[in-house]
Amino acid sequence: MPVIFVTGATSGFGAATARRFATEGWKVIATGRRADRLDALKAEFPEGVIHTAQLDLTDRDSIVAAVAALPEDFKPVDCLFNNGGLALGTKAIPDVDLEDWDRMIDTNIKGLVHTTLELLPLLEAAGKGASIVNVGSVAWRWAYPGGNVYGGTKAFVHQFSQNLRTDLGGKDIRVTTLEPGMSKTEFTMVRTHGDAEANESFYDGVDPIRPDDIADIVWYLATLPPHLNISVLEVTPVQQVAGRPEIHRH
Ligand code: NDP
Ligand code: 8X3
Repeated sequence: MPVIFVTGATSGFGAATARRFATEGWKVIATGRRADRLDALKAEFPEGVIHTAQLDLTDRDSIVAAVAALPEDFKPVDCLFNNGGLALGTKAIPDVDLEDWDRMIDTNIKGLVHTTLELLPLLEAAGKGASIVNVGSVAWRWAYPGGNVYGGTKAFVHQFSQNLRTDLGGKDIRVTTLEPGMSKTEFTMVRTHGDAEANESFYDGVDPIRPDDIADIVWYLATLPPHLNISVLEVTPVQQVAGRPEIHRH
């Protein structure tokens, strides 16, 4: 059975993708910080379908330890879903919190590159058809007030994915940056540090992307014919479009 390694499997895109692949007959390595959520996910499926590993993307040692402890029957790894991440803060520069900035960089950038490097030998062992799906965001391409470091981290994900694909040339490992727009997950609750009202008003009147939509897209990417690579895939709700550049008149 093929195996997928999912970061951020305790919520949103990652949880939906873990469930989708497990339902389709894949084995799933589900990771995240919240052990209770990982346990609950594992209990939804028959024994042997889901392996859980508690790890913190900001702590390289925990990533290394989780990969080193993978059971033999969860190797090699056919797909890496580099999804765990977050935005923190909605305010424009300079009204920002440096701790939020550091944590976004540590999670979205360092966590993603450390996970990628640890998983590469297992992906290579899977052979032709293996794939990496890195979660970027429209926030890298569409600047908006308050997007500052979050958008910057996703610009990194975009460019790192392109460079990774170049470096892996000839190894038959696919690399895709999946760049979603507005999606209703726990993302905005996290971004606003738990402001439920701001969370509700952000999605008011919009039919956003749902976690299951992303799971469908990851499934599509991972099961494409092995000779194909989709490099970048941007997806938004039909109601979300990029506007023209703002003009600040004096
Ligand atoms: P959620 O908040 O619902 O899920 C985020 C996941 O990331 C959780 O499972 C969380 O697990 C995990 N995570 C966060 N920090 C860490 C950490 N330090 N170590 C390990 N895991 C961590 O949000 P989404 O599902 O929306 O977010 C998933 C990805 O999608 C993110 O990279 C986000 O930037 C991106 N994205 C989201 C969009 C949206 O509008 N929702 C749009 C575009 C991109 P735990 O807390 O248990 O550790
Ligand atoms: C999240 C998408 O548009 O809220 O990455 O920045 S957006």
